[in-house]
Amino acid sequence: MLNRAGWLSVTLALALGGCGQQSTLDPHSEPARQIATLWWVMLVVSVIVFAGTCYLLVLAWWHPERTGLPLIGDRPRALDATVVAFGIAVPAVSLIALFVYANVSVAQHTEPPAPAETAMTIEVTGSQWWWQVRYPGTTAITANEIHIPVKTRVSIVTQATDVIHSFWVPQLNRKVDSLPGQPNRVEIYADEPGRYRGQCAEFCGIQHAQMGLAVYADTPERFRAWLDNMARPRRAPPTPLARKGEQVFSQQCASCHTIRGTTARGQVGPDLTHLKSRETLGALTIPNRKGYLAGWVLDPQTMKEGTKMPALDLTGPELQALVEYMERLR
Ligand code: HEC
Ligand SMILES: [Cu+2]
Repeated sequence: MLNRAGWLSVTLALALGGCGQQSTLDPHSEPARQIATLWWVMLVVSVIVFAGTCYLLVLAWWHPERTGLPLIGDRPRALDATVVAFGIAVPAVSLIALFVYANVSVAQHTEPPAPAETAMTIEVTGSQWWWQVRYPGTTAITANEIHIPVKTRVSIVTQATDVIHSFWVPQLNRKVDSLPGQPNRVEIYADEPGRYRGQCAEFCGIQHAQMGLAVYADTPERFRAWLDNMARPRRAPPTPLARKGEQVFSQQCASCHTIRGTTARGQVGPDLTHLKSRETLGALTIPNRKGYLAGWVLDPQTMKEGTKMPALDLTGPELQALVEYMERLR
């Protein structure tokens, strides 16, 4: 049995589960606000309908011979009228009204933007189970962590390489499918600097739940500096151990990963040129710290079962050199 502290933490977890980073009810853009408002309107209407249904049900148990409704009364045939009113008229009117309201209030604000309408475009490609992020017009490529300038309309153009994924950052806008060979657009905008968590929203295999992403809304200056750094090739490894690490990398890892400025040009996994500029590894699965990085390289399957990166047979010194090298990819 749970003790008092146990119950308290369960209650807190339930209470806080809906809040925080990834909630549609904490919108940070106009489209997300429209969606949140629509959700509240739907909730209120549903609560009224649900309460009315419960009332009629209880009434039918207690007084099967009476409708108990003021307008319809207890005349003969009153039950037929009740069925017509609450079985046909009320549902038809409320559903049509909600349908019209939903289309008028939300659809126009969540439409895909025309390319010229937004200040910049970012290409986001989903693969099992991570996101590649490109900034057209620059050489910047990164993974899972998308930086945007704050208070700027940004077009996301999303596709997939394998199965259907879905790009979703609930605080910034609706979901949009990421399909193989069929680019889809959605606008994102953040009214405040911050980190907005997103998630693949289309079941796509064993690690679907660990296919997270994050949008960082930076001040324009910070964003510029970040993008300039991302566009550069890697800095040359500064120590002998790191140089050894680069060699190991080009032998063991280059078939799948790119590090711009080196011979590693693989396209299977994330671009690692500025690996240490990310906060997380494995699509937000683990923090990007030395110990986790070493653990990931040694045995990614333990950290993210089924991930498309195999465990490679590395010796202790090779791993050490690799980690020394990768820790400097800033
Ligand atoms: C067969 C292809 C393949 C090989 C070989 C491979 N990787 Fe990976 N790697 C991947 C894939 C795919 C991912 C994305 C995994 C995910 O998030 O599900 C990945 C992810 C990573 C990440 C996390 C990156 C991030 O931003 O989340 C690191 C670090 C990494 N690999 C390092 C290495 C190193 C070092 C080697 C060589 C020892 C290596 N990889 C060999 C396919 C490969
Ligand atoms: Cu997915």
